[in-house]
Amino acid sequence: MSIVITAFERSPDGGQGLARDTRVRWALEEVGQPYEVRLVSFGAMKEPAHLALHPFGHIPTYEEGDLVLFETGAIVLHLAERHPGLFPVDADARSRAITWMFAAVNTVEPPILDLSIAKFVEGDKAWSQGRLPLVLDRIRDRLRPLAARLGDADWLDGAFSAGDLMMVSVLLRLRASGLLDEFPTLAAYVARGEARPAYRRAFAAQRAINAPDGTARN
Ligand code: GTB
Repeated sequence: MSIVITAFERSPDGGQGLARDTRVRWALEEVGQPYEVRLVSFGAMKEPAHLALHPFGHIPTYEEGDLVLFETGAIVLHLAERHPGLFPVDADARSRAITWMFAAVNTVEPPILDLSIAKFVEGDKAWSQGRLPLVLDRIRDRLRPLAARLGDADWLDGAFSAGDLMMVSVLLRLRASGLLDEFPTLAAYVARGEARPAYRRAFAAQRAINAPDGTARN
């Protein structure tokens, strides 16, 4: 069954791989499933054809025959359940990997998104600068225990899993803020994720669309 995902026609990040299609591409590469990409403009995302796939008018979506999914956590979970490569065989270890997926999107990602909103949406408001230290501290409050739990391990719970894929994908967005540098073990964790051949293929595929002249970093 062929797999089709959607992605930005041109990502606002210019090919840094920060848009959420990258984590789905990465998961597809980890489990060795070929896929096609349908590029959509910001306008088309709000049209009925796309809204039928994604009620909130976002990317990415995932189509596999009659199955249509949205939400990157759900898409990565689907791929991890259907194909070997992203979940441990042991049932308890698998539940722990799912726990880390939820932790990534439900506990770690929200304050990181708040930083993007503070910078790019509210940046021109008079009160924006004053609020920034609080926003940054709320991220540190998540990174500190995460770094403590990771310790000097390579991955969060044994072998690399969908939990790491989601966590690294969420943390990647912090690079420009400099916050990752305050937590060297987390910076190294993210670098390990980015060094995986599957991530590199996913990154290159999105970059070919978003920075065809090769101007993006990495
Ligand atoms: N919770 C959903 C998921 O995980 O799938 C969130 C999906 C989502 O927010 N998608 C964004 C979108 O479609 C793209 S990824 N936005 C269109 C809109 O709001 O109209 C978010 C994103 C966008 C741009 C950058 N960037 O340029 O750095 C990074 C991340």
